[in-house]
Amino acid sequence: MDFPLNGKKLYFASDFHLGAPNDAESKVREKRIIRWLDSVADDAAAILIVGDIFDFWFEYGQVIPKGFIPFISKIHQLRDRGIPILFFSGNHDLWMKDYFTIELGIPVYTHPIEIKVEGKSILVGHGDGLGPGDNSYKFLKKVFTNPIAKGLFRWLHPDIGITIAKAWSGHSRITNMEKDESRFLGDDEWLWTYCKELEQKKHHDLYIFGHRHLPLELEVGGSSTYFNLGEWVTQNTFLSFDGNNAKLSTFEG
Ligand SMILES: [Mn+2]
Repeated sequence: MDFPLNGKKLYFASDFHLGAPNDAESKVREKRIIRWLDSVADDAAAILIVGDIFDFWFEYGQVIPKGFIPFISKIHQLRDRGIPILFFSGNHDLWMKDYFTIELGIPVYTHPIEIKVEGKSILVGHGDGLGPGDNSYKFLKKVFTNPIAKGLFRWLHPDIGITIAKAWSGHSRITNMEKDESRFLGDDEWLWTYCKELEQKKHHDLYIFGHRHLPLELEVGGSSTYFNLGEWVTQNTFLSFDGNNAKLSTFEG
Protein backbone atom coordinates (compact mmCIF):
# COMPACT_ATOMS: atom_id res chain seq x y z
CA MET A 1 0.00 0.00 0.00
CA ASP A 2 1.46 3.33 -1.10
CA PHE A 3 0.58 6.64 0.54
CA PRO A 4 1.33 9.83 -1.37
CA LEU A 5 1.84 12.64 1.15
CA ASN A 6 1.44 15.71 -1.12
CA GLY A 7 3.17 17.85 1.48
CA LYS A 8 1.02 16.49 4.29
CA LYS A 9 1.77 13.96 7.05
CA LEU A 10 0.71 10.57 8.24
CA TYR A 11 -0.68 10.53 11.76
CA PHE A 12 -0.69 7.53 14.06
CA ALA A 13 -2.26 6.99 17.49
CA SER A 14 -3.39 3.94 19.42
CA ASP A 15 -4.90 2.65 22.65
CA PHE A 16 -7.75 5.08 23.18
CA HIS A 17 -9.54 2.36 25.19
CA LEU A 18 -12.85 4.18 24.76
CA GLY A 19 -15.34 2.98 27.35
CA ALA A 20 -12.73 2.46 30.10
CA PRO A 21 -12.61 2.74 33.02
CA ASN A 22 -16.15 4.21 33.15
CA ASP A 23 -18.46 6.29 30.98
CA ALA A 24 -17.62 9.62 32.63
CA GLU A 25 -13.85 9.35 32.22
CA SER A 26 -14.20 7.88 28.75
CA LYS A 27 -16.38 10.83 27.65
CA VAL A 28 -13.69 13.31 28.69
CA ARG A 29 -11.08 11.29 26.75
CA GLU A 30 -13.38 10.98 23.74
CA LYS A 31 -13.68 14.79 23.57
CA ARG A 32 -9.90 15.11 23.78
CA ILE A 33 -9.46 12.60 20.93
CA ILE A 34 -11.94 14.56 18.82
CA ARG A 35 -9.99 17.79 19.49
CA TRP A 36 -6.83 15.97 18.41
CA LEU A 37 -8.48 14.71 15.22
CA ASP A 38 -9.64 18.25 14.45
CA SER A 39 -6.16 19.60 15.10
CA VAL A 40 -4.46 17.26 12.61
CA ALA A 41 -7.18 16.95 9.96
CA ASP A 42 -6.02 19.80 7.67
CA ASP A 43 -2.50 18.43 7.63
CA ALA A 44 -3.30 14.70 7.41
CA ALA A 45 -2.54 12.60 4.33
CA ALA A 46 -4.06 9.75 6.35
CA ILE A 47 -4.85 8.89 9.95
CA LEU A 48 -4.01 5.44 11.26
CA ILE A 49 -5.63 4.34 14.51
CA VAL A 50 -3.59 1.41 15.65
CA GLY A 51 -5.74 -0.76 17.87
CA ASP A 52 -7.49 -0.85 21.24
CA ILE A 53 -9.65 1.98 19.96
CA PHE A 54 -12.45 0.58 22.11
CA ASP A 55 -11.93 -1.08 25.46
CA PHE A 56 -14.49 -3.61 24.28
CA TRP A 57 -16.07 -4.10 20.88
CA PHE A 58 -18.06 -6.96 19.44
CA GLU A 59 -20.03 -7.05 16.20
CA TYR A 60 -23.05 -9.29 16.38
CA GLY A 61 -24.96 -10.17 13.23
CA GLN A 62 -27.33 -7.19 13.63
CA VAL A 63 -26.04 -5.33 16.68
CA ILE A 64 -23.02 -3.26 17.71
CA PRO A 65 -22.22 -1.96 21.23
CA LYS A 66 -23.89 1.31 22.28
CA GLY A 67 -21.90 4.52 22.69
CA PHE A 68 -19.02 6.34 21.00
CA ILE A 69 -21.30 8.35 18.68
CA PRO A 70 -19.22 11.56 18.99
CA PHE A 71 -16.03 9.71 18.03
CA ILE A 72 -17.66 7.74 15.23
CA SER A 73 -19.36 10.82 13.79
CA LYS A 74 -16.07 12.75 13.83
CA ILE A 75 -14.41 9.89 11.96
CA HIS A 76 -17.33 9.92 9.52
CA GLN A 77 -16.90 13.68 8.98
CA LEU A 78 -13.18 13.27 8.24
CA ARG A 79 -13.89 10.45 5.81
CA ASP A 80 -16.44 12.68 4.06
CA ARG A 81 -13.67 15.26 3.64
CA GLY A 82 -11.73 12.56 1.80
CA ILE A 83 -9.15 11.83 4.49
CA PRO A 84 -8.15 8.16 4.43
CA ILE A 85 -8.56 6.53 7.84
CA LEU A 86 -7.25 3.08 8.70
CA PHE A 87 -8.29 1.09 11.75
CA PHE A 88 -6.32 -1.74 13.29
CA SER A 89 -7.90 -4.09 15.77
CA GLY A 90 -6.10 -4.60 19.07
CA ASN A 91 -6.50 -7.22 21.74
CA HIS A 92 -9.43 -5.28 23.25
CA ASP A 93 -11.35 -4.81 20.03
CA LEU A 94 -10.26 -7.87 18.10
CA TRP A 95 -13.85 -8.63 17.16
CA MET A 96 -14.14 -5.69 14.81
CA LYS A 97 -15.45 -7.02 11.53
CA ASP A 98 -16.71 -5.08 8.54
CA TYR A 99 -19.06 -2.57 10.21
CA PHE A 100 -16.69 0.41 9.86
CA THR A 101 -15.67 -0.71 6.39
CA ILE A 102 -19.24 -0.88 5.13
CA GLU A 103 -20.51 2.21 6.96
CA LEU A 104 -17.54 4.54 6.60
CA GLY A 105 -15.11 3.03 4.11
CA ILE A 106 -12.50 2.40 6.80
CA PRO A 107 -10.43 -0.76 6.31
CA VAL A 108 -9.87 -2.75 9.51
CA TYR A 109 -6.56 -4.64 9.77
CA THR A 110 -6.16 -7.49 12.21
CA HIS A 111 -2.42 -7.93 11.58
CA PRO A 112 0.55 -5.62 10.97
CA ILE A 113 0.77 -4.27 7.43
CA GLU A 114 3.61 -2.74 5.46
CA ILE A 115 2.98 0.65 3.92
CA LYS A 116 5.23 2.58 1.55
CA VAL A 117 5.56 6.31 2.00
CA GLU A 118 7.87 8.35 -0.21
CA GLY A 119 10.08 5.33 -0.75
CA LYS A 120 10.22 4.47 2.96
CA SER A 121 8.77 1.25 4.29
CA ILE A 122 6.76 1.27 7.49
CA LEU A 123 5.50 -1.78 9.36
CA VAL A 124 2.49 -0.81 11.43
CA GLY A 125 0.19 -2.84 13.66
CA HIS A 126 -1.16 -3.07 17.17
CA GLY A 127 1.66 -5.38 18.25
CA ASP A 128 -0.20 -7.83 20.47
CA GLY A 129 1.12 -11.36 20.46
CA LEU A 130 4.38 -10.47 18.67
CA GLY A 131 7.87 -11.23 19.95
CA PRO A 132 8.82 -13.33 22.98
CA GLY A 133 6.84 -13.33 26.21
CA ASP A 134 3.33 -11.85 26.56
CA ASN A 135 2.38 -15.48 27.19
CA SER A 136 -0.81 -15.09 29.20
CA TYR A 137 -2.08 -12.78 26.47
CA LYS A 138 -1.13 -15.22 23.71
CA PHE A 139 -3.11 -17.94 25.49
CA LEU A 140 -6.13 -15.67 25.90
CA LYS A 141 -6.00 -14.65 22.26
CA LYS A 142 -6.26 -18.32 21.30
CA VAL A 143 -9.38 -18.61 23.44
CA PHE A 144 -10.91 -15.34 22.25
CA THR A 145 -10.33 -16.03 18.57
CA ASN A 146 -11.48 -19.62 18.83
CA PRO A 147 -14.49 -19.93 16.50
CA ILE A 148 -16.47 -22.06 18.97
CA ALA A 149 -15.89 -19.62 21.86
CA LYS A 150 -16.83 -16.71 19.60
CA GLY A 151 -19.92 -18.51 18.39
CA LEU A 152 -21.03 -19.25 21.94
CA PHE A 153 -20.48 -15.64 23.00
CA ARG A 154 -22.53 -14.44 20.03
CA TRP A 155 -25.48 -16.46 21.28
CA LEU A 156 -25.51 -14.75 24.65
CA HIS A 157 -27.93 -11.85 24.73
CA PRO A 158 -25.85 -8.67 24.16
CA ASP A 159 -27.04 -7.19 27.50
CA ILE A 160 -25.44 -10.20 29.22
CA GLY A 161 -22.45 -10.73 26.91
CA ILE A 162 -21.37 -7.08 26.84
CA THR A 163 -21.80 -6.73 30.62
CA ILE A 164 -19.55 -9.75 31.21
CA ALA A 165 -17.03 -8.52 28.66
CA LYS A 166 -16.87 -5.03 30.17
CA ALA A 167 -16.26 -6.49 33.63
CA TRP A 168 -13.48 -8.61 32.15
CA SER A 169 -11.97 -5.66 30.27
CA GLY A 170 -11.90 -3.76 33.56
CA HIS A 171 -9.17 -6.13 34.71
CA SER A 172 -6.92 -5.08 31.88
CA ARG A 173 -3.56 -3.36 32.17
CA ILE A 174 -4.78 0.02 31.02
CA THR A 175 -7.35 0.46 33.76
CA ASN A 176 -4.96 -0.67 36.45
CA MET A 177 -1.83 0.92 35.06
CA GLU A 178 0.48 -1.66 36.55
CA LYS A 179 3.95 -0.54 37.55
CA ASP A 180 5.67 -2.62 34.89
CA GLU A 181 3.79 -0.79 32.23
CA SER A 182 5.46 2.57 32.67
CA ARG A 183 8.96 1.20 33.14
CA PHE A 184 11.30 0.71 30.20
CA LEU A 185 12.28 -2.96 30.18
CA GLY A 186 15.56 -2.63 28.29
CA ASP A 187 16.48 -5.79 26.42
CA ASP A 188 13.21 -7.32 27.59
CA GLU A 189 11.10 -4.91 25.53
CA TRP A 190 9.49 -7.70 23.56
CA LEU A 191 8.27 -5.63 20.63
CA TRP A 192 11.75 -4.16 20.25
CA THR A 193 13.10 -7.73 20.16
CA TYR A 194 10.50 -8.57 17.53
CA CYS A 195 11.63 -5.60 15.39
CA LYS A 196 15.31 -6.51 15.71
CA GLU A 197 14.64 -10.09 14.66
CA LEU A 198 12.47 -9.09 11.74
CA GLU A 199 14.98 -6.45 10.61
CA GLN A 200 17.55 -9.25 10.13
CA LYS A 201 15.27 -10.79 7.53
CA LYS A 202 13.67 -7.74 5.94
CA HIS A 203 14.43 -4.06 6.24
CA HIS A 204 11.82 -1.55 7.35
CA ASP A 205 12.59 2.11 7.95
CA LEU A 206 10.03 2.36 10.70
CA TYR A 207 8.25 -0.05 13.02
CA ILE A 208 5.18 1.48 14.61
CA PHE A 209 3.23 -0.41 17.27
CA GLY A 210 0.79 0.26 20.09
CA HIS A 211 -0.19 -2.21 22.82
CA ARG A 212 2.79 -1.47 25.09
CA HIS A 213 1.20 1.72 26.46
CA LEU A 214 4.64 3.31 26.78
CA PRO A 215 5.85 5.88 24.22
CA LEU A 216 9.20 4.63 22.92
CA GLU A 217 11.70 5.56 20.23
CA LEU A 218 14.38 2.88 19.90
CA GLU A 219 17.01 2.17 17.29
CA VAL A 220 16.66 -1.12 15.40
CA GLY A 221 19.98 -1.83 13.71
CA GLY A 222 21.62 1.12 12.02
CA SER A 223 18.94 2.67 9.87
CA SER A 224 15.65 1.67 11.36
CA THR A 225 13.58 2.84 14.32
CA TYR A 226 10.88 1.27 16.48
CA PHE A 227 8.25 3.63 17.86
CA ASN A 228 5.64 2.76 20.42
CA LEU A 229 2.63 5.04 20.32
CA GLY A 230 1.87 5.10 24.05
CA GLU A 231 -1.80 5.48 25.00
CA TRP A 232 -4.52 8.06 25.61
CA VAL A 233 -5.71 7.28 29.14
CA THR A 234 -2.94 9.33 30.73
CA GLN A 235 -0.40 10.25 28.03
CA ASN A 236 -2.18 11.44 24.84
CA THR A 237 0.73 10.60 22.57
CA PHE A 238 0.75 10.38 18.79
CA LEU A 239 3.24 10.09 15.97
CA SER A 240 3.54 12.14 12.80
CA PHE A 241 5.58 11.26 9.73
CA ASP A 242 6.37 13.78 7.01
CA GLY A 243 8.23 11.44 4.67
CA ASN A 244 11.60 12.05 6.33
CA ASN A 245 11.12 12.44 10.04
CA ALA A 246 8.92 10.52 12.43
CA LYS A 247 8.13 12.35 15.62
CA LEU A 248 6.33 11.38 18.81
CA SER A 249 4.36 14.24 20.35
CA THR A 250 1.96 14.78 23.21
CA PHE A 251 -1.39 16.36 22.45
CA GLU A 252 -1.88 19.24 24.86
CA GLY A 253 -5.17 20.63 23.55
MN1 LIG B 1 -4.09 -1.35 24.92
